[in-house]
Amino acid sequence: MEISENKQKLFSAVQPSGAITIGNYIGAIRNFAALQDRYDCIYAVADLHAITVRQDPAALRKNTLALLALFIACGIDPQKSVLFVQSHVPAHCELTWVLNTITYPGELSRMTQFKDKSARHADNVNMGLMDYPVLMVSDILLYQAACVPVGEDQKQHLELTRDLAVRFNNRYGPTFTVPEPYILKDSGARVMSLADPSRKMSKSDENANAFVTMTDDKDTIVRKFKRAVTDSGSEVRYDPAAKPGISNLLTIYHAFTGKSIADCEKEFAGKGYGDFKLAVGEAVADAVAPIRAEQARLLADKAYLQEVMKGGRERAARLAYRTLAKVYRKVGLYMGE
Ligand code: ATP
Ligand code: LTN
Repeated sequence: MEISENKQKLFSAVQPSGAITIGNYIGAIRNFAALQDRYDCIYAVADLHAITVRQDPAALRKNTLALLALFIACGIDPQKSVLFVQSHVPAHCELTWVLNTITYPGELSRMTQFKDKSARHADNVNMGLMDYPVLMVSDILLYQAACVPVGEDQKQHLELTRDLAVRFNNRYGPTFTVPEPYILKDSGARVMSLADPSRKMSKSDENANAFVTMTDDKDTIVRKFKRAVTDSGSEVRYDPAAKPGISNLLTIYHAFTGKSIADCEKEFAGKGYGDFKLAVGEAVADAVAPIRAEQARLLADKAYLQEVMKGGRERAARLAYRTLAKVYRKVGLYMGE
C-alpha cells in the first residue's frame, strides 16, 4: 500500500542499542500497531542514534534485525506502515547537516539526556551524542510527521523539533509540518528501573536486574521481579511519592493485564509484597511469551526480513527525498535548472 496524501503522518523510532525493555514496550512500541489505522505510520530502527554511545559492531547488527522483527511481532504491518532502518536512508544525515546550521550549541548542551549520557559515558562524550537531538528532529521533519508517539523522556527532544521546524519555516518559508508529541497520559510513559525506582528503566543500564526485556524467558522475568526493589510497609497501594517501587510494579501490572490500577490494588489487598511481585512477574512473562515466539519465528526467516527492509527503505527514501529537495532549494543550494 502506498502512503496516501490525506491521512496525517506519524513517525517514531527505537534504538537498537540493546535488548528492548518492557519500558520501551509500554511507553512506546505497544501503541504503534493501534495507531496504524488512524495515521500513515513510519517506524524506524534508529541505528545511527545507537552509535552515539559505544556499541559492539556485531551486537549492533544483531540487535537491528531483532528490533525489526520485534516491531512486526508487536503488530506493525510492513504492508500498511513504512518500516525501515534509519541508516538505509541517507537523507536523515543530509537534513541533520542543514538543521545543524540553525541550531545553537546551548540548545543541545542543556538537554537532560545529553547531560545524563555524558555523565554515564564520561570516557566518550562525542559530537554525535550532543547532536543526537538534531538527528531525531530530522527523522521527524523529513516525513512531515504531525504526530510522534514517544515515552516521557523524549519530551524535550520534541520541543526542540517544534522549535527548529518553526525557526526554519520563519527563515525560509513554510516547509515543515510542526509536529505534536503523543505521550501517554498515564504512568506507563515512564516505567522505572526495578533496581532503583527513582531512575527510568533503560536498556543500556549496566545492571541487568534493573530491566526486563522482551526476550527474557519466564524464569528470568519472575526472578527479576522477585528481586525488584520495593518500599517500606507492606500495603500494595499506588502512591508514586511514598511508594515508588510498588507504584512502578502496579503500572507494569496494569499495562500487561489491562486491569485498572484500582482493581489491581483490590486484588492484592491484605496480601504481601511477595505474592504481588510473583503475580506481576507471571503476568509479564505470559504477555511477553507470544511476542517473543513470533519474533523468533521471524528471525528464522531472514529472506522475509530482508524483503521488508528493502521495501521500507524504498518507500521511506521516496518520502524523505521529497522533503530534502525542498529544503535544499529553500536554503539556496544550487540544484540545477
Ligand atoms: P537507551 O537506554 O539505550 O538510551 P532507551 O531504553 O531509553 O535507550 P530508546 O530507544 O531511546 O530506549 O527509546 C525508545 C522509546 O521507548 C522512546 O519512545 C522512549 O521514550 C521509550 N522509553 C524508553 N525508556 C522508557 C521507559 N522507561 N518508560 C517508558 N518509555 C520508555
Ligand atoms: N531518540 C529516541 C529514538 C528516536 C525517535 C526518533 C523517537 C530516534 N528518532 C524520532 C521518535 C521520533 C528515543 O526514544 N530515545
